[in-house]
Amino acid sequence: MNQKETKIINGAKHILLKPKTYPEKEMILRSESFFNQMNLRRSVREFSSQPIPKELIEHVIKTASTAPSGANKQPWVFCAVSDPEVKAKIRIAAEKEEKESYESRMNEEWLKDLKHFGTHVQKPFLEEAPWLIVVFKKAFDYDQEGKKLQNYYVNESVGLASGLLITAIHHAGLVTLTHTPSPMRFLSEILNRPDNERPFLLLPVGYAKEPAYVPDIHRKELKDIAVFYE
Ligand code: IYR
Repeated sequence: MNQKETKIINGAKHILLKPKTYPEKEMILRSESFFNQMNLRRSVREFSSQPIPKELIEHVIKTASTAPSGANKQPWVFCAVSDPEVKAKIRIAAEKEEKESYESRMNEEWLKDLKHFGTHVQKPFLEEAPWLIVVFKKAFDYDQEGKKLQNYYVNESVGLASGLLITAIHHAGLVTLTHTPSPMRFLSEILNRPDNERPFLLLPVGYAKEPAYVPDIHRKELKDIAVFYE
C-alpha cells in the first residue's frame, strides 16, 4: 500500500514511520541475545590509559541523545574531556569532596552498604581513563534574547539518556562507571558551564586495566523484579 509520507494529526505535522520489525521467533532470539550481551556490563573502577578515538566518543554521545525527553527538549549536554590538565583538576576537586563525604557526610548504613565495593576517597580513574564524559542536565534553556525557556521531566530525560550512553559504551566494547562525586558543583566551575546547566553524572570511559577485577555482586532474579498481570 502506498502511504502518504506526511499527515496532519491534531494540527501537528507527522511523518510516516517505517518501523523495523522481525518475525516473532527472531525477535525472541534478538531480545535474549541482547540481554546476554547487556548482562556482561559491569561498572569498572580501574582503567587502562590506552587512548580511545574521539570519533567513538562522538558516536556514543549521539546514541545517548536519541533518548526520549519531555517535550523533546533534549535537556542535556555531554562534556567529553581528554585534556590531562582538566582531568587532573577534576580528580583533585572530586577527591576533596569524597574525603568530606567518607569522613562525615555518609552515615554508618551507607558506609556499610559500600563495603562490598571496596570504594574509597582516591579516584585515580579520573586521570587514568582516556576520556571523562560529564553529563549535565539543563534545568532550563535560554532563547536568543536571553529569555528563560522551560524544560520538562529533566531528571527522567537525562537519566534515560545516561542509560543509553552506558549501553552504547558497553556495546562498543569499552567500560565505564556511573560516578557521582557529591556535591558536583566543582564540575560546573572547572568546565566553565553556564548557570542553567547542572552536573548530573560523570563517566570515565576506556578499556579496563588488565587484569580487571570487579566486586562480587549479583543481579536480582526476574521473579524479584517483575510482576506479570496476565
Ligand atoms: N561517591 C562515592 C561513594 C559511593 C556512593 C555510592 I551510592 C556508590 O554506589 C558508590 C560510591 C564514591 O564514588 O566513592
